[in-house]
Amino acid sequence: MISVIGSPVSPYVKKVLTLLVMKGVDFQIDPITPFYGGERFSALSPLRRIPVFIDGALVLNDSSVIAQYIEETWPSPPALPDTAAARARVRWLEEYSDSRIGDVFIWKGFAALIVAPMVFKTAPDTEAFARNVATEVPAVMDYLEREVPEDGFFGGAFGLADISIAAMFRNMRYAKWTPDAARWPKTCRWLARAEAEPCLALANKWSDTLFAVPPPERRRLAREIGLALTPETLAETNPRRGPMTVV
Ligand SMILES: N[C@@H](CCC(=O)N[C@@H](CS)C(=O)NCC(=O)O)C(=O)O
Repeated sequence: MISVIGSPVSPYVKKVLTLLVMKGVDFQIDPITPFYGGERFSALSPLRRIPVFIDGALVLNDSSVIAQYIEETWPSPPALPDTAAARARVRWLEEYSDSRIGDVFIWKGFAALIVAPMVFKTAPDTEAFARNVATEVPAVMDYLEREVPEDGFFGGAFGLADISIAAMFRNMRYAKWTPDAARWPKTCRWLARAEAEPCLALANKWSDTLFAVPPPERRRLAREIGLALTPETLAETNPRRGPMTVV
C-alpha cells in the first residue's frame, strides 16, 4: 500500500494525490500540516516538508521527484506528453510553479495570510499580502497568460503542468484572491477547464473540506469523507518551524 504524508490542502500534496487518482492507484494518507510533525516526521522528511511518499521500503521527498516516480511506475494514463521536447517544457512549467508560484501564491500569499496566524498565532500581514497581490502576483499571471494554451492543456492532454499550476490557485482562493477574468482571460478559462477534470476536482474537494476545520481536526474529517488513513499519525500537538519555513 502506498502512503502519502501530508494534507491535501498543500498544493504539492495535491499534485501527488491528483496523479494517483488519475492513474487509479490506491493510497492511504496521513493528512498532517507539516509544522505539527513530530520526530518521526523529521526522520522521514529532512526538510520537514510535505508530501512524503512511501512505497514499501522506499521513502521519497519532494513532489516533483514523487511525480516522476509515479509516472514511471504507473505510466498509464500518461501525465507527460510523448516527445522529449514537450516533456521538458512540462517539467519547466512544473518547476516554475513549484518555485516561483509557490513563493508568490503560497509563502507570500496563503501562508502569510492564513497559515501563520492559524498555526503560529502571529498577526496576518495584510499589508505584505496586498503588496504581493499588487506586484508579484500580476507578474506571475502575465507570464501564465502568455504561455497558457488557448484550448486544451499545457502538454496537449491534461497532465503534470496543469495539475502543478492549477493546484496553486486553490490556496489563493482560500486567501480570498481569484484572478481577474478581464485581465487574464486565457488563464481563467484554462483554470476552469483544469479544475473541471475529475481527478483534480476530487483532490480539490478533499482540500476544501479539510481546509474548513483547524489542522488537529483534519484527520478525523478525512476519515469521515472516506479517505483511507495510515494506521498512525506523525503529527503532534505543538507546531514548530522547519529548516526552510519562511513564515
Ligand atoms: N519542493 C517541495 C515543496 C514542498 C513544500 O514546500 N511543502 C510545504 C507545504 S505546502 C511545506 O511542507 N512547508 C513546510 C515548511 O517549509 O516548513 C515539493 O515540491 O514537494
